[in-house]
Amino acid sequence: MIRPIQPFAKPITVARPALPPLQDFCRGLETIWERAWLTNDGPLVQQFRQNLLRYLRAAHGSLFTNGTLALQIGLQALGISGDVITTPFTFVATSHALFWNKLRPVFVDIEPKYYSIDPDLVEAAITPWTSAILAVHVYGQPCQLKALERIARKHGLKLLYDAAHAFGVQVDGQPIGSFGDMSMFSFHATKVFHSIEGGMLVFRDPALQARLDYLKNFGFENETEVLLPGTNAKMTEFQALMGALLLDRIEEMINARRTLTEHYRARLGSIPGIRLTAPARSGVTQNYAYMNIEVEPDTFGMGRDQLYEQLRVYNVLARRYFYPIIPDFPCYRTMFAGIRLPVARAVADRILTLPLYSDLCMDDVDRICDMVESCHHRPDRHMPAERLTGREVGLSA
Ligand code: T4K
Repeated sequence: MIRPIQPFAKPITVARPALPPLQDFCRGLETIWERAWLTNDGPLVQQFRQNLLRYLRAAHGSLFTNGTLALQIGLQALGISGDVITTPFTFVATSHALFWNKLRPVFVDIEPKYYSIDPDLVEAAITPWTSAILAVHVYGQPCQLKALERIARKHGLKLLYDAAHAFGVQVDGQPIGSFGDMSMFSFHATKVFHSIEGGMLVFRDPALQARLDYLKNFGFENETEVLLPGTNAKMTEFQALMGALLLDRIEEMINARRTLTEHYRARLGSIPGIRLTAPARSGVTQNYAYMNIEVEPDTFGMGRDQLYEQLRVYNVLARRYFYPIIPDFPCYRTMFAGIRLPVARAVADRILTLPLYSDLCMDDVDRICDMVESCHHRPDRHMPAERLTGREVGLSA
């Protein structure tokens, strides 16, 4: 007999920004007020950049107002043209960044274990028009780095990583940003680490530093000289303040995520029809960015969308990251009509991202797991989602 589970009184969202003690932020604000220097490469941004380079063990890096603009400008600075081989299974910003540079995304399918781009398919998709590979360490799980590096070298292609999810990840002791020609980290409020909004590029070629810095500041060299047709993508002092305070707590935040993730996995791993992402490859130091499950409808007893709806009734706002796949969005659909990406589509139809953030309570994780478990045990679980009401899960009518 399954005991009735009470919905949460307040929504439990998929992500929730980590916040430093308010008095620390206020103290930083006082400094900003005194200086009256708010943006345009201010002292906090400069200090934040140095601290990040040290943490990421990167020689070169540039800060931006968000990850999307960082990626757009990075592609531009590298002089990429023509076709770029990329993944269909990511947040839509990855391919939007290509379109803003008038580049054509060539979507190839992913591998089903860690959901990143399949290197064999990458190599098969190369044509004389291909100039780069834009791969994504989706959910913070590293791509197949060696295979992609080999392919990029062999064919003379630039290799960029959208590492939006991978801040703090390491592979065999090497920081994730040290692979490829360039990596982009997102510091959006919902990420493992954030600066409210924000983004960073780390890169191999030191010559890119000046180019990136011009491009994000209108191309200004001085008051009267503009060297490049740049844009405005500068990080502000307020963003840097938030980021600097959180960088001091990064280990603590990742550790909290690890504990919560391990508990989720221990609880959910034994539920029939719930598939957990494979344990990380050996040598990978994870950041526990997302807590995903795949729902096998026949064994679990209901499909992913039905579970998603049921959790909403319980006030758990899980998300379908990343559904639909990019070429199925209305803005891309006609361009990519008929494209076959069976693995990405199958994963996108089954995946569900559960709430995970560093100050999520363990009791809440238990309760979410109870909710998932109860959906499996329901005698009426084959009912379509719309027929399951709040009353049935214990909500007052
Ligand atoms: N590449 C990849 C692979 C990415 O995943 C992303 C961003 C990018 C590139 C682009 O980087 P940025 O330009 O964003 O730096 C969220 C984030 O907005 C987005 O940054 C992230 N990926 C994506 C995976 O997730 P949404 O549309 O799901 O956000 P939203 O507003 O629905 O927020 C999710 C939940 O978080 C909400 O239910 C409530 C909670 N939340 C959100 C915010 C903003 C809070 O509790 N507080 C907050 O301040 O995209």
